Amino acid sequence: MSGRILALAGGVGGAKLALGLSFVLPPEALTVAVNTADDFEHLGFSISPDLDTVMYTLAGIANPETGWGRQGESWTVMDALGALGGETWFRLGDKDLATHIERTRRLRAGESLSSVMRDLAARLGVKPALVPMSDDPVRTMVATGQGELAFQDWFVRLQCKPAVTSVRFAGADTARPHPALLDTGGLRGIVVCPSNPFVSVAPILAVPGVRAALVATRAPRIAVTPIVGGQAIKGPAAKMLAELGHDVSALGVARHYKEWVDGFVLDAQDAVLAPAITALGMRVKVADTMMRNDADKRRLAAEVLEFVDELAVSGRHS
Ligand code: FO1
Repeated sequence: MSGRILALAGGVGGAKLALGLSFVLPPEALTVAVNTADDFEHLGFSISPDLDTVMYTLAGIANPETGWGRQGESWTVMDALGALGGETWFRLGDKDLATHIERTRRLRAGESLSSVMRDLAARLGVKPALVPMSDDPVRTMVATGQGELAFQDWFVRLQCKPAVTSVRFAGADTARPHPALLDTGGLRGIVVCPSNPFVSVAPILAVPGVRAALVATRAPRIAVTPIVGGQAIKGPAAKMLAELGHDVSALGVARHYKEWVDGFVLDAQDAVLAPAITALGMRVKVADTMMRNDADKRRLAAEVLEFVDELAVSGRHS
């Protein structure tokens, strides 16, 4: 099958499947569109956590323990900053700081985020297209029992502890989407990576025009579950499902996507949920979705592509 795959990704889980897809597709056949609503300004720098996570992962230089930041990192600046009484709750390693310094300099000089990231990614050896969902600032704001919090305040500083009552994406109304998100006509397929549906995938869909383009395309749209056995593989997705009143399961995620996603990749541990997801009008593929190593990433990516092509041939609906 020819054509391009458009993958929608957030941070660590999204980056893993994006890497798998990069193993099985030629670089020109893969575009990874990344959430930028986790971005923030911190210590005077423009930080783009999800873009950097995907960039470092595709470059093979991500920190394998955390999933974010760079491998072989040192913390000299953070340690010195802490000794001066500075803010260290958001850990910026020395090598990672170089990315923030250079991105911030170029953004201040007037360059767009997509242009900066295209160049940084190329310099680190990333071959597939890596694009921000928008060049305009969009910021996730989390409403909690402790009031409304900026995303990284909630996620990192407060370790996702305050219960979430709602989420909004400040700036989304006027943000312009990256053209790759609108150019869905000739796609081979769209893959929603196993990222948080509420704070990684939802912001991408909130950029004007994106949801409509994803709804209108004839290309098969596949989502890979971020929930296995009722738990998030990483991060607060399960906690958010519960707090926002959804079923804490892959079925809860499938219900959330059912308006526009054609196929759902369900983990083998949750195979019992397959009939309920099929009843939503989606096709289901049961697979081992845990990506413990590169072989797992490659295998899952190949299965996802097989599913995309199956849906293209047999029709998208069950
Ligand atoms: N996540 C943490 O839990 N603690 C950190 O100190 C932290 C620092 C950090 C620095 C750079 C970067 O690109 C990401 C970083 N992250 C950190 C991860 C990140 O904030 C979240 O994983 C994402 O925003 C959620 O996808």
